[in-house]
Amino acid sequence: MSHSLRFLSYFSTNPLKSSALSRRKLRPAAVPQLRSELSFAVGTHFIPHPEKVDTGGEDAFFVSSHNGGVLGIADGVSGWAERGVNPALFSRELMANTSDLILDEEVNFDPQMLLKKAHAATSSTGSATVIVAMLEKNGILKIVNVGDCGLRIIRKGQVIFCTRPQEHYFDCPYQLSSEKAGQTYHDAMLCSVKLLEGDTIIMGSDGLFDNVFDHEIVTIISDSKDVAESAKRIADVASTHSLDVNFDSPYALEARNKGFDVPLWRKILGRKLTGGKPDDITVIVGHVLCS
Ligand SMILES: [Mn+2]
Repeated sequence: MSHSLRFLSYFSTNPLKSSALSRRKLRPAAVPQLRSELSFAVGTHFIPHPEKVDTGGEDAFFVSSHNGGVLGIADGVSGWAERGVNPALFSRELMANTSDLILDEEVNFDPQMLLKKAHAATSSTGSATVIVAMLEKNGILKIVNVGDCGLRIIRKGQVIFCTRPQEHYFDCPYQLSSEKAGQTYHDAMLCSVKLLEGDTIIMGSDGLFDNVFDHEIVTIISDSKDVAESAKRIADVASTHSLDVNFDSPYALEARNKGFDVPLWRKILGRKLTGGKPDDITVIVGHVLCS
């Protein structure tokens, strides 16, 4: 209200000046152009599967400060180990290629094109789920997602956006692969969301979202002093839940929804399928800053 009153008084004090002068005074050039630019402050934390500590696990991720920020996570599909293939090779090479191609002219800050070119450039045998998010300085966040990595946007303590996992059937996500049978950039879920200063995004591999509920993430973020602390605390909670056989995790809930459960005789004894899911856990937290 005070703003519009000031605006009116500006005109009322200049009624006798020539219109040419008034126009000059009102031209945008007379007012400093404050075009704000948005970018991320980023914190990351990775905890490998307890049995994969020595090899560093099979998740891979990168953070780039290009434009407003580019974030990527790939989760190597562990089934390849049964065929004597190290599942980490494909996810790591895919993320290295994605990071290298961000400035590619043909990519032109389009995440789907980025994924297409990164996948084509990847020569390792294997497959991976993958998510990439690119922030333009105007606040537009572009997301490309294949499989069950995920992203949430938190605004004023509420989750206002979340990705949905893509899967063929329970525990078999869409994946980019070295084999023809896999998915391609055509199968990716694409979306763009306008971010505001103060928003927080959280990205993770399924090891995060299978073990931590959104309300827990919101609480940790609001209780943490910065993004580094948020990322570490969220990963620690995911790790604790993943090893807790009594925790009724998002993974256990989903399993029961899909018809998996304990045998009938145990159900009669009041038991149900519970527990977290041990896995590699990658957490990236991005807080939107204005400059
Ligand atoms: Mn995983």
